[in-house]
Amino acid sequence: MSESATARVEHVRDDALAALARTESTEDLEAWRIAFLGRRGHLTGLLRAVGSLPPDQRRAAGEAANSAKSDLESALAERVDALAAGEGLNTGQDGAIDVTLPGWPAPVGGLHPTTLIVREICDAFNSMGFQVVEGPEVEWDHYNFEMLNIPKDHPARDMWNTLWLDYEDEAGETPMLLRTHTSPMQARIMEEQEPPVRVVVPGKCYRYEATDATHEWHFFQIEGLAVDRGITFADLKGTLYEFARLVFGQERRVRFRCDYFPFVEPGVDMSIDCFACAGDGCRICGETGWIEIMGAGMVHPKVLEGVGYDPNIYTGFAFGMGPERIAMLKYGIDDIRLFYANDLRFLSQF
Ligand code: YSA
Repeated sequence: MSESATARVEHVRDDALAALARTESTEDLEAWRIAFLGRRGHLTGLLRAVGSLPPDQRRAAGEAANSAKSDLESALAERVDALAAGEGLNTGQDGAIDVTLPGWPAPVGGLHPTTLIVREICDAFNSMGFQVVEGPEVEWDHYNFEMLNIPKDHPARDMWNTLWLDYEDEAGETPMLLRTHTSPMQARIMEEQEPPVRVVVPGKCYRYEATDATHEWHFFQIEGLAVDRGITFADLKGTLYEFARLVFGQERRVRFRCDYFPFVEPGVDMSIDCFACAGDGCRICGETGWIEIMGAGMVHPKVLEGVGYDPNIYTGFAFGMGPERIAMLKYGIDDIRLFYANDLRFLSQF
C-alpha cells in the first residue's frame, strides 16, 4: 500500500475511534456505524478501493484496511457494552432508562457455505424424486472397496489415499478406515432395500493428501444412485443435465467423456460449459471452455450382484461430486482451505 493510502486508513481509524468515544446513545452508535462501517462508510470505501491498487500493493493494503475494520468492530462492541453498563445508553437527558428506545439485536449465526451448497444440490435432486440418506464416516474396507469391485491389492486402490484406523481384527487385518468417498453407501443402501432406489448421499470424506488450493484432507462428497428396471445411460445424462441447469443456470451445456471407476461400466466424467466465459476459454476453466464437476457411470453388474440384485433385471446409474469444488466455481472462491479455516471474515459473507 502506498504511504498515502496507509495514512488514509490510519486517519479514518483515528477519526472513527475519536467519534466513537463521543457517542452517548443507540442513535449515536447506529449513525457512527453507518458513517464508518456501513455500505457507503469511510472504511468500506477504502476496502473497496484496494482492488484497484497495483497488484504488488493489494495484499498489504487489504491487510491494513481489514485490520482497521476489525479494530473498529471490536471498539464498537466495547462501546456498546460500556454504554449498556450505565454510561448513558438508552437513557434520556436526566439519565433515566428510556425503555421505548430500540434494543440492540443479538448477534445471530448463519449456515456454513458447505451446508448451503449441499442443501442446494440435494434440493435439486429432491425435485427429481431422489431421497437424502446419510451414512458412517468410519467405514469398513469391505464397503469402501470390496463391494465396489476393488479387491485387495487391486491397483485401483491407489486412486484413493486412505487413512487407515489403528484397529486389528482377529485375522490380524486392519479393515477399518475413514471413508475416502461416499460410494460405500451404494452397497449399504442396496443391501437394505429392494429396487427402485433413488438416493443422494451427502457426507464427509477423508484422504491422506497434501493440501493445496483445490485439495483438502477432509471434504464433502455427494453420491447419487438410481437403480430400477430399464434404467439406461440416457437417464443418467438427462438427470445430470437437469441438475447442471438447476444449480448453474438454465443455459448450461454439458459434456460427458470416458473415465474409469472400478464400480461403473461405462464410466464417465461430466463437465459443464464455463459459466464465466460461456465456453470461450478463461482463467476459471483453464482456457478449455469446460469445467469438470463429477464422476459417474452405469453401476457395474458385479456391484449389483454383490448386494443380491439380478443385473439381468436391474440396471442403474451412479455419480459422485465434491460440493466445496462446486461452491468454489459458483462463488469464485479460489482456495478450498478457506472453508475449514474458521475465519469469520470468509464465513460471514455467505
Ligand atoms: C464416480 C462414479 C460413480 O458411479 C460414483 C461416484 C464416483 C466418484 C468417486 N467415488 C470418487 O471419489 N471420485 S473422485 O476421487 O474423483 O472424487 C470425486 C470428487 O470429490 C472430485 O471431483 C472432487 O470434487 C472431490 N474431491 C476429491 N478429492 C478431493 C476432493 N475435494 C476436495 N479435496 C480433495 N482432496
